[in-house]
Amino acid sequence: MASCVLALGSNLGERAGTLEAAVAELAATDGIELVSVSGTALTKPVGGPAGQPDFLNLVVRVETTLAPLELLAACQAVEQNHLRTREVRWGPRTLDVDVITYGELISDDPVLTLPHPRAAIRGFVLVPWLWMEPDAMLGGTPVAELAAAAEDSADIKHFHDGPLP
Ligand code: PH2
Ligand code: MG
Ligand code: MG
Repeated sequence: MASCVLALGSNLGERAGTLEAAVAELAATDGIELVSVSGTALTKPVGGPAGQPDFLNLVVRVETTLAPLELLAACQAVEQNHLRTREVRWGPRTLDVDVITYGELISDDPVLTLPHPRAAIRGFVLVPWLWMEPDAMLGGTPVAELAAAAEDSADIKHFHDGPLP
C-alpha cells in the first residue's frame, strides 16, 4: 500500500459537479481507497492562455495497491470520463487529475516525475492540501511554509457550493 496525494482541477463546464464525480470515480477504482478529501478552492489560472476561466481545485489522499504508472493511468481514465482533451498546455480543461506524491517515492521519470515537479510552488495544490492536512510535508518542507510562499496563494478562496457556509 502506498499513501498518495492527488490534485484535481477543473475550469470548464460544471466544475463542482465534475470534481465531485471524479472523486467518486477514483474512490470506486479497484486498488484505490479514498482516505480524505480537501475543501474546494476557487483559484485564478496559473499560466496558460490569458482570459481562461477560474479553476476549482481540491486534493485527495488515497491509499493504493497500484504501481505509480498504474495510478497515473487510473487518473487519466477518470480524466477521459470527463472528456478531457489536451490541446493547449495549461489551457482550460474539464478535468485534470495529477499525482502529487506516491508514498515517499522520488523519481525523475519524465512520464511521472515524483513528487510532482511544480507542486511545491503551486498554491492551488498547496492551499487545499494544507486545509486537509495542516501538518503535511513535501520534500522535507512543511506544506504550510510552501503555501505561504507560493505566488498564487493570496488569491485563493474557499469555494462554497450550495446554501451552507
Ligand atoms: N493547472 C494547470 C495550470 N494552471 N491554474 C489553476 N488555478 N489551477 C490548476 O489546476 C491549474 C492551473 C496545469 O495543470
Ligand atoms: Mg495539472
Ligand atoms: Mg495533468
